[in-house]
Amino acid sequence: MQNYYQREIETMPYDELRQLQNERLRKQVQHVWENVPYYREKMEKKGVTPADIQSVDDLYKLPFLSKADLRDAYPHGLRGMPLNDCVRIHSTSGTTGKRVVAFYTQHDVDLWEDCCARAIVAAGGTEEDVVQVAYGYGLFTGGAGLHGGSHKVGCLTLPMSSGNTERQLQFMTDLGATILCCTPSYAAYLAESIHEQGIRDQIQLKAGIFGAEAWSEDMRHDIENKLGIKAYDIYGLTETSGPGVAFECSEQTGMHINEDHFIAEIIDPDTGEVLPEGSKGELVFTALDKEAFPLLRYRTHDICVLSRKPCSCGRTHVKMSKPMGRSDDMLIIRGVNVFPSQIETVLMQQGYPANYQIIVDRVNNTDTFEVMVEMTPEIFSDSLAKIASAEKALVDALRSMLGIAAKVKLVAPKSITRSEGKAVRVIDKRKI
Ligand code: DLL
Repeated sequence: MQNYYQREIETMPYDELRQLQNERLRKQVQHVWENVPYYREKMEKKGVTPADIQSVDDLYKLPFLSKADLRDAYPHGLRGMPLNDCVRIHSTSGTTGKRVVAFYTQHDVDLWEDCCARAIVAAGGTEEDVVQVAYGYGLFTGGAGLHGGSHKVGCLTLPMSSGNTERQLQFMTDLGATILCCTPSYAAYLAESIHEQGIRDQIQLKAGIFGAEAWSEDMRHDIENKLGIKAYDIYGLTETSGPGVAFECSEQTGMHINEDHFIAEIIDPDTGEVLPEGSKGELVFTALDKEAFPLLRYRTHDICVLSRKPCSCGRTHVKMSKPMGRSDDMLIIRGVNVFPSQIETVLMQQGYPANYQIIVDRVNNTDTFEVMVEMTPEIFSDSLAKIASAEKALVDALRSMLGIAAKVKLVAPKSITRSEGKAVRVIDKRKI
């Protein structure tokens, strides 16, 4: 079995890594130029040819690719390989407009699964482990990605997909799952169910690999305590293959980006200007060796910070912070920028579970802003006066975090629909 802690690559000195990236970048730009007319046209419009891109330092000369481009080019316009050479597609959930369809050759699937295998190894996975994959299977990349990675590491893989919580718990206990892979909101739901059924002593989990949506440090600690595990973050997007673009190591202070396959840049989301290391801005990815869907300078809309501080795990690949929200799902309420993650932080700090929904509307030209929060069973059983005072404390804490007032509605435990995949946190009626 190959060792998926790919030491020679994951701990490569910076200069060597840059060398590798430069070589791969030149090849990739040539590949796109020759095989993706849509992007070639964008390059031509900017007056750039492959000869202009000799190294990572020249990256800024290339045009950005955006979600709008992907929709324009739907479904085949960005495909870089003949259909005969493609073996798979995946797709985003596409709640508005056209979905994004990403193509994969066998080579693409292999390198994606390698990335996921690295994530599993970084979370302590070995061939001794039993990996329960409770991300959705199908067009969503979560199930297939972690499934492939788990196979590569040689773990026993439980391909559960999401949902059917009773069956999840039965297999988790009967087959002794040691690593759980799912969205953090589903992990929280599973933890809640395990607690209610009093079966914590029957589970053997040691780690969780949770991603696909934003989750706070407080939520991490809550899940870790409830399940008695270490909870690792994993990041990725359909456009860049899926999960595994970046993953956490034992230090749990950001996610190492697989830099032999992806170049990350941080840009100012308004001007497109590349920002220096340590700045907060929008993450942009260039995939270095993807064949069938070879994105150059793809704008993710995820806001985060990159850091090259040495990591105690020995990996040298740059680390990205947890995304601090998406530039496109940031809410502007009464002129103030509000990220759902800020609200989650306040709730967790005040001892509430991460079961909440934000409802924004516009009445008489003024934005209304309501946060529906589930009470814990303890608060629920308190007197009405105590519930009212808990509500007021939350209103105050939210105002001091966000700078604007929200109406808080405390609701009974379990009254907000649980998510088995990505949680729906925001209902913005202004857009309906
Ligand atoms: O969510 C891929 C994935 C599956 C990642 C399983 C991790 C685990 P999409 O459905 O295309 O792909 O959504 C991508 O989800 O741009 C982020 O906004 C968000 N996202 C993904 N991982 C994280 C994370 C998958 N760890 C979009 N933290 C991205 C916060 C995340 N947001």
